[in-house]
Amino acid sequence: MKMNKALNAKKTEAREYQTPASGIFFTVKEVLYEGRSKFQRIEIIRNKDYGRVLLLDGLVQTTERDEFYYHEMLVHPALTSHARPKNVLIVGGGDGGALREVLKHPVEKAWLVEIDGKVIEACRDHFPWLKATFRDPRAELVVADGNVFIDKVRETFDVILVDSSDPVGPSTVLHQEAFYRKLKSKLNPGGIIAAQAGSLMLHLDSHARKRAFLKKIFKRAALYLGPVPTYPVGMWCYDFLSDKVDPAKIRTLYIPDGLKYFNPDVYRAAFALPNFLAARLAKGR
Ligand code: AG3
Repeated sequence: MKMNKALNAKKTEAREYQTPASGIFFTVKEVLYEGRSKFQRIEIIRNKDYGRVLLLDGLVQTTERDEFYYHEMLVHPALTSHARPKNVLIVGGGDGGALREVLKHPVEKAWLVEIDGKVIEACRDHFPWLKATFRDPRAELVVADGNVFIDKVRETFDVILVDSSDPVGPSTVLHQEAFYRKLKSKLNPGGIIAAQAGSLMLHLDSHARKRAFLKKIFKRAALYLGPVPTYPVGMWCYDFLSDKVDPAKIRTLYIPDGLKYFNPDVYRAAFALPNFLAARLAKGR
C-alpha cells in the first residue's frame, strides 16, 4: 500500500516564525493535542526543556516552564495595586494561566471570556496543573467573543485583564480604541486594566499607536515590561490603565502567597522603559 507521506509524517519539530527570517523551535517528544477549531489551529506538544507547549496558528502561547513569567506579570501588577478587587474579568486566556493567578487573590468572582471553547478543553485536558483552577467555584467560564461580550454584560469590574494574542491578526480588534472605550465603561471607580501589548521589538508601531489613544481615554496609561523567554525577542510589554491608580505612586501592594516571579521590586522596575521605547512612545505613531 502506498503511504501518504504527509499524513504519516511524524511531527519532530514545532517552529514559530517570529519574522520571515527568524524564530524559535521546539523538538517534539510527543504530540498531546492537534486540532482545528473555527478560529485557529491548536497544538499542544511536549518538549524536553519547556514541557508542554501550546501553539495557536503556529504562535507560542504558553509553555509549562516559563508560563509564570508571563501570567504573573499580566495579572499581579494590576491585582496587587487594587485595594479590594472583587469582580475580575479576563478577556482571552483560555489556557487558564491568568485565571489561576487571579484566583490567588481573595476575589469573589473571576470571569474568563474566551472566544475558542476548544482551547479551554484542550488545555483543561493537557495542562493537568490547571484542573483545580477551572473547577474553582469563583471562576465563571464564558465561551464568547470578548468584543461582543463586553457590549452585553451588565456587570462592572474592579480589574479587567486582556490576555489576547498578538496585536496583528485575529486579535487586532482587542488592541483598538473602540474596545478600550468599551472596557472603560465596564470598569468600577478606581478600577484598573492590564493588557498584554506585544513584543518589545516586533510590535513597536502598535505600542506607539495604542499609546496615542490610551492617553486620551485614561488618566494613567503606563507601559511596563517583563521577560518571557519563549515569546518573540524574550521581552514582553503590558499596558497598565486607570483613571485613579498611578503605579509610580503606589505605596501598598497586596501580594498573595505562592508567587514565583512577582514582588515589589519587580513591580517598580517593570515600569522603567528603555530609551528607544520611551522616545518612540513620545513621538507617537
Ligand atoms: N497571550 C499572549 C501570547 C502572545 C505570544 N505571541 C507570539 N508567540 N508571537 C497568550 C495567552 C497566554 N495565556
